[in-house]
Order: sequence, then C-alpha cells, then structure tokens
Amino acid sequence: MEEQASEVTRFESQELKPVGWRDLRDWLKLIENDGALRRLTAGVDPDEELAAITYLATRQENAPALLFENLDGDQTGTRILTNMLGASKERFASALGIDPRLSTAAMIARSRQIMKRRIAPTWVAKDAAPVNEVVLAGEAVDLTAFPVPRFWPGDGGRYIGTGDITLTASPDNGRINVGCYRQMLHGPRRVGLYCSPGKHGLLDREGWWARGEPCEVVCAYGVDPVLFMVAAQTFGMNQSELDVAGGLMGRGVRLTEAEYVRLPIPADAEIVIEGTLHHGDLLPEGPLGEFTGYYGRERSPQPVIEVKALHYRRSPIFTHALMAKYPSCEIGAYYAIMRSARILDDLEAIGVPGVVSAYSHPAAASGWGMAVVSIEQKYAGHSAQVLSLAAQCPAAAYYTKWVIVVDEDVDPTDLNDVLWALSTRCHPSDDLDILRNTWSTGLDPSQYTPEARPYGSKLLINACKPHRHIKQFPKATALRRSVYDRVVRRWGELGLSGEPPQLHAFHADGA
Ligand SMILES: Cc1cc2nc3c(=O)[nH]c(=O)nc-3n(C[C@H](O)[C@H](O)[C@H](O)COP(=O)(O)O)c2cc1C
Ligand SMILES: [Mn+2]
Repeated sequence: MEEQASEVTRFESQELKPVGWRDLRDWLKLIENDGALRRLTAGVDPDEELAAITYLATRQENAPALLFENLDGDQTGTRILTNMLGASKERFASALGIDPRLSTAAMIARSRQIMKRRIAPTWVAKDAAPVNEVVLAGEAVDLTAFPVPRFWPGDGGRYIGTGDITLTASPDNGRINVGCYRQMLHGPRRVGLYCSPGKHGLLDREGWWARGEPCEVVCAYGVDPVLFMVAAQTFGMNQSELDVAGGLMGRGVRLTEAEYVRLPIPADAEIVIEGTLHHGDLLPEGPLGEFTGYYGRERSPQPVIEVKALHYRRSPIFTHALMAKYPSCEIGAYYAIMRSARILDDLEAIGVPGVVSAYSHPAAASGWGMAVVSIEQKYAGHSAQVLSLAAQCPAAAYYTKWVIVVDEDVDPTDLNDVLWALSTRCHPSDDLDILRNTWSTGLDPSQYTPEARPYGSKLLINACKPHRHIKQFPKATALRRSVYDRVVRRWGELGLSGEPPQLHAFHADGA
C-alpha cells in the first residue's frame, strides 16, 4: 500500500512540487534503481574507445546510461557519464518526475503543462556550493589533467564540452542565457567554443565585442538532466533558460557567485570553468562527428575561452554527449519531446486555432530535420497558414527541412500514420512549397560547397485533406464503435494475446 502511494507521489504530484532529485548524483541513484544505469569499471581509453562503447551500447532505443568509472591514465578520479538521456523517453520522464509509461504524445502534452512554469534561481553561499569542493584560479588550472575524450577518428581534437551548459549574459538587458555548445580543448587554460549563427551565446558574444568588451562565459560539464535539456532547447531570445529549468524542476536552480566573472555558476554542477572570450582571439576548431552523422564542418577559426578559474567536486562526473545517427545520439527522445512541446507553445502564443499535436522525430537528424503538425482544419487556407507559421516559429525554424501538416486523425508521433497521410492526402503538384535562405547551420552536409552554408531551405508539405473538397473527400475506413467494443470484450475468448489496441477514430454514423 505504501509502495503504491510513493509511486503516485513520484510520478503525478508534480503540479507545484519539486522533482524527487537534487543534483546529477541524486538522479543517477534514481535511474540506477530503475536499472537504467550501467557502471563500467574496466579501464577504458577516452581516445575513441569510450565513444565506440557508447555508440555500440546505444544502437537501440532506451539503452541505459553509461557511467565510465575507470579511465586510462587518469589521476584525478574523474568519471564520465554518456547516454544520460539519449533515446530513452523513460529517463526523460524520470528527470521531470512524470509517468514513464505515458505515450510520446501524452509526454509532449504533459511537458507543455510543466514547461509553462517559471521559477527564478535561488542563491547559495559559496562555501555551501558542492561545486566549490575544489577551486583553482590562474596558473593552477590545468584542464589537460582531466580525461578528455576524442569521439570519432576524424575529429580535430579532444572535446571537453559536449554534454555541457554554457552561460553568457546579454549586454543589453542582463538576461542570462544557457546553451549547449561544443568545446574543444586547446591547452591547460584554453577552450574553443563553437556557436553556430543565430544561437544566443553567439549573439551575446557579438554584443559584448561590439561594445569593445570581452564576453564573460561560465561552462559547466557535469550537469543535471534538466539544465542539460533546457540548454539544448530553443527558447525566446529574451527568456532565461534558468527560469525555465526552475519551472521544470519545481524549484529554483541553485546558483552561487563566481570567483572572476560577474555571471553566476551552477552550485550543484560537477565541474565549472569561468573565463572570457576576446575579440580576435581565434584558434582552428573542429571538425567533430556531429548529430547529423557526419563530420559537419571543416576546421575553422573559432573563439577561445581564456579560462580564469576552475571549480569541481572531488571525483567529478563529466557529462558527455555522443553525436551520432539516431538512436545513438545524445540528442534523442527528450529532445524530440521538448522540441515538439516548444513548437506547440509557439503556435499557441501566435494564436492560430485548431492545432492538435506536433512531433519532431529524433531519427530526422536529432529532431532538427523534420516537424509534423496536426490540425483540425477550420477554414480555407488554414493548413497553409499553420505550415508557414510552424516552419518559421523560433522552436522549429533552425535547420528543419521537412515541415508537414496533417489532419487531426493522423498522429504525428506515428510515422506509419504520417506516411499514410503523405501517400493519400498530398498531391505533390499542388501541395508543396519551398522556403529559401532559411536559418540553418554550417553543419548541414547537404549544402555543397561548405561556403553555401549556413543558408538552408525548407519543403512545406501539405498532407491534409484538400480543403476545397473536404466534404467530398473519400471517408477513411474505420471500425464502427459498437463493433470495436464488442471485439474488445471478446478479446480473451477469441484467444488473442496482449491488450486490444486503442483506437482514436471510428466510423461516423451517416457516413
Ligand atoms: C549535445 C549538444 C551539442 C550541441 N552543440 C552545439 C554546438 O556546438 N554549437 C551550437 O551552436 N549549438 C549546439 N547545440 C545546439 C544548441 O544547444 C541549441 O540550439 C540551443 O538552443 C542553444 O541555446 P540558445 O537557443 O540559447 O542559443 C548542441 C546541442 C546539444 C544537445
Ligand atoms: Mn537561449
């Protein structure tokens, strides 16, 4: 009885209660209890071997998170966590305290409810911040002492920042941005930072440089799952992801004062660096095997963080994100669910009616390649309107090449359903439009020569029933509700195994 009650508390009381974990270490205990964490105690080489193990262990959805506890040559007691969330919607659910048994569509709806909350960060004293167990400044900092992985054979270096969060501030209004941007290690106190055009970290940086000032940066490398998810998601330029993360966790993100910069540092992170980016201080960066499944971008000069201070917990846990084809990419199920929720939020904020659901399938280059939106068509031109708005709303505008609108009887999370709509309701000669010179990235391999990047293009696909003929459009075959109910009742008697499938559309009487 007691156990049942705690199940309920754990999954469904989140309206305004905080999540049931405090930091990354706490959350790891939670997922270990669920059998979703694998500890690797054998020695592993951070040079390609760690990535190879991660890739091979994650070729199916819901593969466990991997904690590498013994890294060749390491003197610091560092551990590395990979596949923290990856293609596991169950771990996404455990990070937010929602029911892991929900369908993907239901998780998107639930995430939207929780994501509406905003809770400001709280401050803790420096000496009460776990990340301040060890604090080093200036010449005492040597990042090369940590085991720093090289992921793919063709990578241009070792990457200290993949599963990171990076804080910058807007020089105009002080809004603190949190993004996840890759970071190549150049030397003991030199870290390359790659932000692609349009990302808020880049806009902040350009803003400081335009004023003739260096851009302060804080990067955290062992972060809890919510800060990581939020850092990877696109929110409005004027929003602080810190407040979004607080809202998702049901309590403020704990921050503490830094040693050198004016930015705060996350108090519960495992490792934090502080530093500055100076205009004109560039070093060759990349390539890195990326979320597209390719080495995205040629080696190019990128800004370098001049590291001023380092904070870490003893035996720190670095979070690292393998970039690869689905389902081995760290940008997986959680990303698809949150991005879909964000697209629906953007469309709701615009105020367009009739939007039912959306999904960015993670197999489409980590959910960045495609967005499907379902609507209940209410007027002539409605589906074309939703298509254009979805294609350019902040949550969906970056990269997305295929934007598809379908009717409400098609489930965007079910690719079989989407392919059915594309094949039976879409007439390519009438229903396709192209947007050109759209927001994209230097990492898109389909644009050649690389100089053509980062301008992208988008195909808008209208796979709704044609509105002009909607009344005459052939009726889709569907079971009569009374007959469906009868078969469900007889399921066992008929000797059929498992649960009868749930249906969401039935034959309309009079049709
Ligand atoms: C593991 C991982 C690595 C990423 N690497 C980069 C990167 O190197 N450069 C970049 O611009 N965006 C990268 N992204 C995407 C950004 O984190 C994402 O677009 C986010 O919205 C950026 O924050 P912003 O919207 O506040 O700029 C990465 C995302 C993840 C999850
Ligand atoms: Mn942002």
